[in-house]
Amino acid sequence: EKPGLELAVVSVPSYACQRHTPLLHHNITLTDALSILAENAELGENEGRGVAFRRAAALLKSLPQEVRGAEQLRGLPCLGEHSLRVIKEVLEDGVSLEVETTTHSEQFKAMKALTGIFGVGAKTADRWFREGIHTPSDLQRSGHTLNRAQRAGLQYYDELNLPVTKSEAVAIGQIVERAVHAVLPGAEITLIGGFRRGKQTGHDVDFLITHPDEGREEGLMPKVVSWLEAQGFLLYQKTTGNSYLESKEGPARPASNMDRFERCFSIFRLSTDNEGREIQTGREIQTGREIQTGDGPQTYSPTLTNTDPHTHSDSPHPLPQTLVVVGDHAQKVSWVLGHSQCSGPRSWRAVRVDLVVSPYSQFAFALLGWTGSKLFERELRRWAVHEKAMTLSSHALYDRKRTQYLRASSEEEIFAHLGLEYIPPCDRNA
Ligand code: TTP
Ligand code: MN
Ligand code: MN
Ligand code: MN
Repeated sequence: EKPGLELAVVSVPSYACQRHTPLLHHNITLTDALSILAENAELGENEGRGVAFRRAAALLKSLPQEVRGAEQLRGLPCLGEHSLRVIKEVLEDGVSLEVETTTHSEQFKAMKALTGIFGVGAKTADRWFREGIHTPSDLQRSGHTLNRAQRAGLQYYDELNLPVTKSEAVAIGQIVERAVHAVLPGAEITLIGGFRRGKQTGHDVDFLITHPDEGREEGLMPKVVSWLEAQGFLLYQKTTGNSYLESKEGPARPASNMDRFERCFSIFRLSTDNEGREIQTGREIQTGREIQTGDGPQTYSPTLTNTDPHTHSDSPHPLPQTLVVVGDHAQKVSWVLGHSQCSGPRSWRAVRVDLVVSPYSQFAFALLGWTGSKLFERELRRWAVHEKAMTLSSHALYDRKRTQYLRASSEEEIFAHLGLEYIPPCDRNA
């Protein structure tokens, strides 16, 4: 008896944006294997190959049960010859030789370590790898001239490679909200990216900012950034103004996948604490309470300490008023922080944060475009072009047959325009 043979006759649509893809699914072993190969292809700048493995993995993520034998895969879309071979190998032997070889290869390990530095892409990492640089430490020793992003990436390497927890995302959200409301009351802030899809951890935290009065949002980002900087919340930021005016194409056709919104790629300084107590960010006020750490109870003296080189007391920062809660990874964080270059453990960590500002009329498109997953987005655009003769971006949807833009004030309306069943964020984890 072969359990679940019915999988073979279930018809599964071929675009990921036609399917529900929950975060937790039934084929982790298979999708982990395919993801390694996808990652390796992407690091080798073989985008097409990467997408093929990602599509195969996404198909498996959407299946209602565990695949136990290759015969169950008959008739399913998205499974190319190479992916099928890997799947069969894993089903039969528990592992795939190609996946094992990849994960153990010096090149893959080095490329992962180097692209794990904020500001370093596959091209740069590959150049360094061929010079014999395999690790962030090698890079540090090499004396290479690094740009500002890469210097920050190297400085906060360990912390930025710790997953950001949901509670840390919430804490960052409170800070962003205070910053935005301080400079533009009535503005709306939405958590986007992986956390909106229900992920419990992420590599960063993403926010979309808008204002119901169209136009009020213009030039907002530099003001928000100044506020955050004055409060000592930013370790690094790079702000890009919007580029609607410079562009000659319509709003649905940005020159690349990069959109033209005002945005800020940043590294936040988030206060942490082992017990999840309320603490102040920016600077901390010590409470004198006993807290339990890995080294046993410690009493915090009730003095105002400033261990942060970025907030020297000669700059008159007003103290923030909101109390911020801490992350679940506190123990791991303190391990990293305790071993970082600064003397002694510190009470904050670095977190990558992306901020995007959209005009209200484009909000639904920006929300859909920035919620991800990346493959889900790619599949939406591919569906739009190939099945509907439409162009979708994070700004607009253009109908090429009717030669007009299709307005939408919600994600539901965009799915409807595209002739797709609405897929909620938690089912976009393709
Ligand atoms: P990411 O933050 O890179 O990915 P994520 O939030 O899905 O995953 P993680 O938990 O690891 O952070 O990107 C979020 C979404 O933003 C993704 O769907 C792609 C989109 N995006 C753009 O539309 N334009 C851009 O320039 C970038 C960087 C991202
Ligand atoms: Mn299920
Ligand atoms: Mn993200
Ligand atoms: Mn991001």
